[in-house]
Amino acid sequence: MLRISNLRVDLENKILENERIFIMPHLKPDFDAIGASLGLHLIAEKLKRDDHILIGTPMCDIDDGVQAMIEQCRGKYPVIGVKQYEALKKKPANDFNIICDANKPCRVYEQNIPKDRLAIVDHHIKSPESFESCIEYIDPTATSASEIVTRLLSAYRIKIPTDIANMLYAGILLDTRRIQKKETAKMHTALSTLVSAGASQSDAQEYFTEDIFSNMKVDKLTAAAVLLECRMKLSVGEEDKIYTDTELSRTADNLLDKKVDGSFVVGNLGDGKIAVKARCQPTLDANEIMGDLGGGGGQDSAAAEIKGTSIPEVVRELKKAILPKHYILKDGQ
Ligand SMILES: [Mn+2]
Repeated sequence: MLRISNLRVDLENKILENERIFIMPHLKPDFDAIGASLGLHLIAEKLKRDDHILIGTPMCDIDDGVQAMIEQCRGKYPVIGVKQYEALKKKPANDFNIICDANKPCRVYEQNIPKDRLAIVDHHIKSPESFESCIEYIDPTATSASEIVTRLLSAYRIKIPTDIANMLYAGILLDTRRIQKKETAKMHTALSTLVSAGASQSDAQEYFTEDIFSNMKVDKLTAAAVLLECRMKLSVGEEDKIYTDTELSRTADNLLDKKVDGSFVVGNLGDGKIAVKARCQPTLDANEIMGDLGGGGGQDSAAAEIKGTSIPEVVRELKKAILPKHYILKDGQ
């Protein structure tokens, strides 16, 4: 059984055995990956080890809200980019690596990490491609990596600075779709720890504030949704209007409610690319539906990106893919 107290002891031993700690959030990091990485930094700091949080994606390819969070950390917390990482790696040292909020090589910058120099702290389901590591704490019942790391910080009795507490809070809000998608007792315990450290829901929500024009686009696209005959909602962006990935995802999030099994959004990303976002209740497999369009993801959330076609054509293909075969039948049905 996974135990935070075991993780605490194992991690402490490995960190103390080594000189340099690299904390690796996944590529294109989100609030959960960054919040959890900062929490892990507090542990390396307490154990007096030199540590670095590697951002493996260029800043221009990271969402605005996450960029703002990273900028806020610069100079205060040890955030580094790929260039600095490669320079540091030229000076050999005993390194230990902690991957957080991911468990597969394709999700992180550094692909080759020896098993005995790697710990994984994650809440995504393990797959055959997952890394092999000497410490593995993968708990798909946890809402987020931030929840796991907050519990770990409590186990260490580390005082969490208020800014990091708010980033961890934002991580939990993101992965639970602001506590609308998932809610557990352990999550509430973690939130309580963060509130004790001075965080609040309203301060954490600040990280989500997108600019007013973006909000208006999302509101308009949400309002344009139609109800399909098969308990699904679909919203299609205008052909000549360009949307960001985040705007389309937020619209799909908005559209999913208890009255429907799935929500779908189609929009133009520019550069000849059209995106489809899917969100599904547990009765339907978003990954399978997006798979028919050449994309993928998880059961509850998936996406596809199609090049060199038109919006009406993508909508036609999507309607073909939304078939009863993708319904998940419960035992005995
Ligand atoms: Mn996460």
